[in-house]
Amino acid sequence: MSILKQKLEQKIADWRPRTERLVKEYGDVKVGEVTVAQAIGGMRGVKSLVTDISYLDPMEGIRFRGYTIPETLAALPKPQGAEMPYVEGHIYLLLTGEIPSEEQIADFTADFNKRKGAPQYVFDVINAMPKDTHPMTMFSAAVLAMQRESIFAQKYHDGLHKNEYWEPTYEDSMNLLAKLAQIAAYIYRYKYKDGDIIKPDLSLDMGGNFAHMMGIDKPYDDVSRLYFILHSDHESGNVSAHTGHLVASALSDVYYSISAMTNGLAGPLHGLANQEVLRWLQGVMDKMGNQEPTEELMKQFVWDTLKSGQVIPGYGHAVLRKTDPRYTAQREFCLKHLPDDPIFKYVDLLYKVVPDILVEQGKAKNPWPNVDAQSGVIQWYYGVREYDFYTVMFSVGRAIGVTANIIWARALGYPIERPKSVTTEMLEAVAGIKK
Ligand code: CMX
Repeated sequence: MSILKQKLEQKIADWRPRTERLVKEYGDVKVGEVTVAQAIGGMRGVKSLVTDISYLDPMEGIRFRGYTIPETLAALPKPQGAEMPYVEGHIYLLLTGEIPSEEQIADFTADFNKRKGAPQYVFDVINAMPKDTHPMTMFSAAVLAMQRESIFAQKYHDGLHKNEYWEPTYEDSMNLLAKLAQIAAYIYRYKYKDGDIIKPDLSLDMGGNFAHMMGIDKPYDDVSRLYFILHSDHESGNVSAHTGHLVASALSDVYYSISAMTNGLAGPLHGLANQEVLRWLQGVMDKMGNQEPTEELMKQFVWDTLKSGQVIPGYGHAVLRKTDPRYTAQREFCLKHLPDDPIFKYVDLLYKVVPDILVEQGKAKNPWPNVDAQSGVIQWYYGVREYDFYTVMFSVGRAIGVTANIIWARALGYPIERPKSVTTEMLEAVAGIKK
């Protein structure tokens, strides 16, 4: 058994009594209450999920297992000569709450590498789809196609004690995570590079191997490491994480759950916003011809978009009330590696003009940029200009956090999810509205 799995087993055994005690002795203690606006308004702010993998503070942003983004990037070990840490180390951190040593990373990577190599039928499924199929559809279908590999589904069918659910879920999760970068890169090369597929290099770490399979030179390996880590987890209530959790709560295996997760991520109000930012910016640039973007012109374009009833992609957030630290981490990367890039200049100008305009418009609760405002420009700079593909990379990262959550939810015996609905008439009655 790998060091990671042994550690996880011990941590689960230690953690279970805490959850059991809370439910048994304190089950009736109130965590919050639900208003009419929350019931109608997408459950915003309702405290009804539990996760220890990450926590999102509205003002501070995400902490992975208690570490802010700068702390995470500084603390995790890095491959030799790399600026960004091993994604494998981040998987270890999210699962255990501990920063792995070099030895622990090496042990985990050896185990992880054995699980790489997606079966040929997955690529056959992708090849069978029309080339103009959206890459997110291809990715979701590829993950779903592998469901037949599920060890959890097989063991459950054979009869599995509830206390052991987490173990085959861990196996499925690692088997799936190990293959996602290859599937993503395959889709990219199949769709946009005439099917000129590059074979994986197992001597490389996950970020390095992804850059290799995409066919892009350094520092794209660091871009990939940063990208997968930043997108991994944002607590449990966002659409992709919640969908993954919800589907898994029915004891559907991780293949079903992660495929569902990607379908949620594919929405333009969620992960697809990163491609929307580039698409929208392209419109701005086309309208401006080759002119340098002026503040005035940019403001005009933002107002035009708002007045036509559309959202400004990459801005606003359901929880955050400050600039997203995932945006800041990517901006710092841009300032270091591509300060003179014309699109980065556009993105930076947007940062200058959009928040004030959103405040003036008075609708968005958070006028600040989110992760998606900045991620596309880096990809564009390094040659990944097919922005339809951006959310696939978001999915590879997000699967890391969602599988960690599913493993722990199984370990702690979280039940099938089933909130209660009410009718409009009932809400009117609660509100005291007389007919
Ligand atoms: N541009 C224009 N209007 C916006 C806006 C934006 N960027 N952000 C919010 N608003 C509007 C909302 O559409 C809503 O309008 P209505 O009252 O007409 O419905 C109003 O402001 C209030 O919304 P909110 O409470 O501030 O935001 P929500 O929690 O409902 O939604 C989000 C959050 C992210 C969907 C929204 O800010 C948005 O649509 N942003 C643009 C898309 C985007 O960048 N999504 C990616 C988020 C990060 C991720 O998940 O990847």
